[in-house]
Amino acid sequence: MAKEPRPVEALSIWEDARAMLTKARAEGIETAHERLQQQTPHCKFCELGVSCRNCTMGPCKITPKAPRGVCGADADVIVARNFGRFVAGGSAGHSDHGRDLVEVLESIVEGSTSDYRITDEAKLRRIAAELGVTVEDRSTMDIAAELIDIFYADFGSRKKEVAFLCRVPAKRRELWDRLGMTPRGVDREIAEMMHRTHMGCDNDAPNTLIHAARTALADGWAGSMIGTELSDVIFGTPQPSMSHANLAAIKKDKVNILVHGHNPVVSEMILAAAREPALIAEAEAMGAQGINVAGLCCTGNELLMRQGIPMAGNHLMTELAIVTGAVEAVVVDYQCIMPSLVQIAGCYHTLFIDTAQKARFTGAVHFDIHPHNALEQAREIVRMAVQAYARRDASRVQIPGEPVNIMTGFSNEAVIAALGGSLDPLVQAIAAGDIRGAVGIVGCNNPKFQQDSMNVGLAKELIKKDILVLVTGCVTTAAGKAGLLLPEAAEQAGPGLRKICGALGIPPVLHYGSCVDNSRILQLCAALANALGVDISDLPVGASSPEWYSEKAAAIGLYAVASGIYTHLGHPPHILGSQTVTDLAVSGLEDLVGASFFIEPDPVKAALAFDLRIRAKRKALGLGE
Ligand code: SF4
Ligand code: MSK
Repeated sequence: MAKEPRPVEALSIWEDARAMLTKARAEGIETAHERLQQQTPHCKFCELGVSCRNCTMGPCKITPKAPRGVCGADADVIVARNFGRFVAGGSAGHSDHGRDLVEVLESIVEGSTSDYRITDEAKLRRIAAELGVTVEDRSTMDIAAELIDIFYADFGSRKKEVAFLCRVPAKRRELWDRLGMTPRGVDREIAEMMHRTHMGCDNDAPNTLIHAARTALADGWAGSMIGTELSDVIFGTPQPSMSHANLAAIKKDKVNILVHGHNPVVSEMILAAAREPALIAEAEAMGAQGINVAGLCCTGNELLMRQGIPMAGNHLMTELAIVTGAVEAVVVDYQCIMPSLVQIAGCYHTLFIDTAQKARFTGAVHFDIHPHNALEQAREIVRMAVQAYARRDASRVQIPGEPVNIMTGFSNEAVIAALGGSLDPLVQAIAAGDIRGAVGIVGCNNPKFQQDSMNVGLAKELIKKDILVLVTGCVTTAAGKAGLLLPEAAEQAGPGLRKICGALGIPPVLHYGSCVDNSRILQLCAALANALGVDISDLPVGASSPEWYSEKAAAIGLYAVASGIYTHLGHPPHILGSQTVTDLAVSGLEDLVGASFFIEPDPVKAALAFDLRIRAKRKALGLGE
């Protein structure tokens, strides 16, 4: 029997989402929420992580009556192996994204593209010098060529450690060395994770988890960090600017193109084409008032940070954005793109366009985009979107609400500039207790939660306690829609944070970028620890992914913990079937790496846990609570 649909109020805290869920239901369009109901109850063995399909003697599942798989693996081994592969998947996603930026830089250096260029030469030289490359009396292209070799080598297996470990405090590096956690190469750690979890290899759960941490660290301190740094070099380092967010970012009178996925390589070209006068004139000839490019998920974050495009929504808004009936094209690269978007686009005049060989969707229009043809292909895509405008059915258009303003663009470089050229004022504000600590809230939506209730609830609770919040990924749009990315939101902060935000004219919740840009937060923590002469685990900081869903989020959480950052998850990964693995995640890691996970579905209680942690860390540093 079909289940009663849940009331839209229970599904999301947002009016724009509720309005579109109601419209979708009226139009017979299914969303992730209905499919979650169809999939519930989930398989308990999979939920607990105790099912194994790693060989054809199985599949096996662990029960009290059958405590070992055919090969003899017990629940601990199976859960650790499954989690290790989960983390490897997430690390592969971010890191392959990073590699794509290296390839674009290589095309620039080789001269095989004129669509991309080095926008921030100073940053390229700064990174190169940091990694030991001679920069004096050398051309930018020469330096870039050497940097490319260093980064490609970071993906390989011939190094003792990845290059950006030079940013990590000495104490942490020694710890990783001692534990066998030092990441040597991105592809190497991922391949080794797959090897270890083959039948008959690593059959010691804690040992498997140490390698899972090493794999995640390769993501955070290499794959993702390379992605962030080279995106800044190629497209510009973000600086504070204003934009807006929610479904009202879609404009009734314009040709609307939504960019979705993660990598700025394609979406930057779509935006560049959409800004060309000839294509704008074509749109006007169709009767539109111009072309509007708005963002979804992380590629949206990338363009928001650097180009100020508005954000139409986060993960659970991607289907609903199409339901407005006013979207001419959704242009995607990869990651977090629900295959359902193809079907929903098919219910309207909306074109669904995929652009990467590694992320193709049955039923999509495919464009094969490479550095040498990117802008030309982007022009063709924008032209198709303009033509689709003529097919829009005005009677089905409904764009809810008014956009909310947001302030964006807080790269570390921008923060240091705002602080007058060094981190010292931030260190002083922390020492004085005006800013008691900082928490990065990152990650996704998951239909198992009322959309953004945790993301927003936790941010509000933390700023009240004078804890600065940094957001990336899908939490950006959540915080933006809640008005927290505006300097005025400082009124909701505690007195110390309010004072500092007022003096600097910044919001109490800073937009730090996309999912790969969590590497900016790692870099900031490392710089603060180095400035204080302590380890990252000594800092009054934390991380949280309240509504996470993806393998990538698990990798982020694990590299945060392994870097020494106390990390909150709104719900557990599929590990609860092993007491050993669960104990290690929520307490044992504390002894090993000075931080652990904690699981808490209530944002008020999660904020209290962070508050306690920050009090303890401040006390240990000899600061007031
Ligand atoms: Fe079963 Fe072991 Fe094969 Fe997994 S590896 S499916 S537990 S026999
Ligand atoms: S897009 S990984 S839903 S944050 Fe980075 Fe959002 Fe999570 Fe994808």
